[in-house]
Amino acid sequence: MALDAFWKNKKIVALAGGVGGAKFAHGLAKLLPAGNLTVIVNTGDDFVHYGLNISPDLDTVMYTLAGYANPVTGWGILNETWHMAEMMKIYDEPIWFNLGDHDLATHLIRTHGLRNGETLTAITRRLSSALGIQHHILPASDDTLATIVETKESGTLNFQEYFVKYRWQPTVTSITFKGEDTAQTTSAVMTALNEADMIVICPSNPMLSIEPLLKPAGLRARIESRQIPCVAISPLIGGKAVKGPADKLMTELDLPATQTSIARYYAGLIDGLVVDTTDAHEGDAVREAFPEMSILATETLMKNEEDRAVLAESVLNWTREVLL
Ligand code: FO1
Repeated sequence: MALDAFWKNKKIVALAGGVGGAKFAHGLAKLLPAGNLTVIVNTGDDFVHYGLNISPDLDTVMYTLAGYANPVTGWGILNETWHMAEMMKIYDEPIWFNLGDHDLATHLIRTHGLRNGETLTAITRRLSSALGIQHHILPASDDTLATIVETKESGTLNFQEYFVKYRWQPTVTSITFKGEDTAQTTSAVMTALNEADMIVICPSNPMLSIEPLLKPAGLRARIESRQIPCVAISPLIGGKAVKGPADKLMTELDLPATQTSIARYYAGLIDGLVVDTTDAHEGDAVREAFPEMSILATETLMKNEEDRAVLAESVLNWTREVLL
């Protein structure tokens, strides 16, 4: 199968957070001509650690598209070394968040740039072009927007404490987004959304990665106002997250970990939902609840780089056939 020639000169915007989102964005990047893909990335996971500004989702998308990512973890840099961390341990500093030596360069440059008044957008553009990436990677906002997780056992946690320090084991009672009332999106994001021929929500965690990404003023409304196809790839297969806490979190928030819940979460935003063949039978339930939503059942587990491009191709060709 090949990518329908229709897509060769079209602009695509992908919304992504986390490892799954980065993998699908990589599939799109491999298919599309230089410059035709813009990935709008969640910044709700960002935090300051050792006094450095860390943007894990931006870095994961950047490293993945550049071919630098650790294929086992999905985050961080391949063949990483940990000398800085070893010295931090000697100084009895916390090392629960693993910062590798190559990764450290990114955080140093980002922190230095922000301190000089450069925007996160500009810094990300500088870093990703230095890595040879020929598509656009944009933070959803240049303002502070932090995902805060309320938990039963460990109280209020910032995202990385919940996800990494406590390995997303605490029971979540609610999720809030610090800065959601003031965070603005950027002109680069708005331009990308205005020029898009299609929008794809990558298989990221809806509550933890996509919701914060949609928070900056006007971003969600712009997507809803565009008369172009918007499709989401579900992060669940057989009621389980491929990676991370999505299904556990949904259960804790009294949402059944089903494709219908995912459809409901994105209702009003998406015209199509992509589910794994394992969940094809759920298509009827989704159509029952959302008659206007189209469903594609296909292999959504991306086991290797080839799978990423195959899935991206299936999604784009299906969108051309069914939604355009
Ligand atoms: N995830 C972990 O599970 N453990 C880590 O030590 C860790 C370090 C880390 C460093 C840089 C970076 O960009 C990402 C890192 N991640 C780590 C992943 C990160 O917590 C998540 O990928 C996202 O924030 C959630 O999608």
